[in-house]
Amino acid sequence: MTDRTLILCKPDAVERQLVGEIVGRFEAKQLTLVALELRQLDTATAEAHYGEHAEKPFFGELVAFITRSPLVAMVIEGPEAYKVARNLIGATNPREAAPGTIRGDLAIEMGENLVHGSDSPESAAREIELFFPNLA
Ligand code: IDP
Ligand code: MG
Repeated sequence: MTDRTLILCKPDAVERQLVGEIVGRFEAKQLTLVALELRQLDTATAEAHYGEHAEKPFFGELVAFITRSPLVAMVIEGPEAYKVARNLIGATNPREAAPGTIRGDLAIEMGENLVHGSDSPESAAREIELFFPNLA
């Protein structure tokens, strides 16, 4: 069975010129690109994307971070895509993320952890609709 998930190479990834490295890890795993765009998020889209965290103390910081400069949004496809992608991304706190994962290898601060991946099939569907409403 083939599934789709949303990935964001966050602004820190673009700033640090790590987009190629990150996209390459998903491609090497044999997840297929079906959409990809460089764009800068407006506040409303960022707040909608991270709505589940609206009550958290770091929400304002998170929205400021994700909107501060362009990011690369993409949809990738493959068997259990969201789960496979989350395993490649690694733990939220990069200091606890396993070596070999994107965050484990390339990040050190929680607020600058390079990449987002949807956390369930339901989140993937919602986030893909938010970022790529015209995707077939
Ligand atoms: P995830 O990105 O691994 O799914 P979530 O818990 O959904 O992690 O949190 C979303 C994002 O919010 C994280 O990737 C991280 O950038 C940021 N974040 C999460 N927890 C904290 C925190 O305690 N302090 C600051 N930023 C945080
Ligand atoms: Mg999350």
